[in-house]
Amino acid sequence: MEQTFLMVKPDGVQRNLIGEIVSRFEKKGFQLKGAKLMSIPTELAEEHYGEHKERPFFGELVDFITSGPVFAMVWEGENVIATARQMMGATNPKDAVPGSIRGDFAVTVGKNVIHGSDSKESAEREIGLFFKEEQIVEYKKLINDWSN
Ligand code: RTP
Ligand code: MG
Repeated sequence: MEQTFLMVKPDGVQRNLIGEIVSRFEKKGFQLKGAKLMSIPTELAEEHYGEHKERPFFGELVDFITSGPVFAMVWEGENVIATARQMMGATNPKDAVPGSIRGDFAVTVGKNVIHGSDSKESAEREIGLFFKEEQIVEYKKLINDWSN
């Protein structure tokens, strides 16, 4: 089953949006497999956002993501990678439709509340960067088999 890496960014944690964001993915029907509140060391931030190393905003991006705790999560479900990206909305909140997380809760591209893996390869890489195998929990949903 497909898994993705999602993370409430420091702005989302400070603005008390963890519960709201977790709730949206729970209600959608995805399964939470791992989660932790953590501060990101600079080296991990640079590795996580390595694809943007040459971009002019890289320094700001690393400074921001290390500026306070984040809430890192692994979610599982059918097409969860692409669906989570849709639920997050466009990178720049000015283009994110209402109803999406960034559309509802963000204004500027630098503080857009949530990160989500953009492909199967990124998801595997990012889950591996942030979670040890034993921090991902295998369990069966005992009630509520209706969404999948
Ligand atoms: P993320 O990786 O954080 O989930 O965001 P994303 O895939 O939607 O967007 P991506 O292109 O990967 O960019 C990563 C983050 O860099 C910041 N950014 N700033 N100033 C700028 O023009 C600019 N462009 C991107 C955003 O915070 C974006 O989420
Ligand atoms: Mg990205």
